[in-house]
Amino acid sequence: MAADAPAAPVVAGSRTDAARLLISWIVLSIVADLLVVLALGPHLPPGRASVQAASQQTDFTVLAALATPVVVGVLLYFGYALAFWRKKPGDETDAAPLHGNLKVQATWIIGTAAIVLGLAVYGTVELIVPAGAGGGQGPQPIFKNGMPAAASLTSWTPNSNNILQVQVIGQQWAWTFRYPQFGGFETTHLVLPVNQPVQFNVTSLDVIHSFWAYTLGVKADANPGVNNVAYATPTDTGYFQVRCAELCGIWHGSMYDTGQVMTDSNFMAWAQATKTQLAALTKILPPYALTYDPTTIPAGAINQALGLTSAGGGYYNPADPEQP
Ligand SMILES: [Cu+2]
Repeated sequence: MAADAPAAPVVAGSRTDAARLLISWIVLSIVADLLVVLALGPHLPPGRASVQAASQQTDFTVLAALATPVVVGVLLYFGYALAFWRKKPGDETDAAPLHGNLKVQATWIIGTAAIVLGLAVYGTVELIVPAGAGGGQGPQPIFKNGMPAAASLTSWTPNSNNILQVQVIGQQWAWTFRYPQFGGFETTHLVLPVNQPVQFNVTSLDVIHSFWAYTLGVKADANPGVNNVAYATPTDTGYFQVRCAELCGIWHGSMYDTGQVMTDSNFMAWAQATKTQLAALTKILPPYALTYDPTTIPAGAINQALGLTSAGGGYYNPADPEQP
């Protein structure tokens, strides 16, 4: 500004403004981030009912804590400009001319690039480290960090070096679950032991479904003819919801189920009791396999299960409304 210019009021974008904005931004960001981490974070989905869910909640908290100062900065600048740089009533003069500001532009570009690239690295690590982050990894999972091997398909005991296998079968419109290490029974109840790693083998008998045990942090596509592996280690006993997350037909919305996480001993008791209870039905199921072709189910199996014989009333035909 020329030395002989008349004394002007505070010009928009002066050092005082910058200092005020910077200090307010730092203070507000710290307060907002404390609220995000301490107050909001523990309530962010999907909760902490499994190792995978807890990891996801931590990731969401990190994302929110990094985004908050950016949002605070934008809103603060917007509010400050409205409050202090607006035209005063009766002021007919031109506004101050706009100039580029290399420092501000460089800070913005470097700052946002650092956040985005840093999060790309963080996100990649977080997808890999918690055994594939609870998403399906296809038939041959690469990221199994910390998960025991699938050592035996015919037996399982808690705390062994053998992961519990639970097969998830999507079908229009229900979920069923097979436990190969307990004789291969099939049930509509998803029961899991607490603090034990679980390998879900997810498949479908018809169309594409998506197995979504939301609070366990597991979401894996159920594709016909494909085995999709996802891992979870539940850490809380209690109930959890299972839903289908892929529009799969008219009753898609009714594909929900309530799962339960139990203590090891209760789980073992449940599994043994269910194995015994369902033994007669298990015998007529197709042998346990990673995928099934529903068109090859033996014709006699359904009739046998329903107590029908060809002599006593004909074969069960689902298209015939006269039959049970
Ligand atoms: Cu479905």
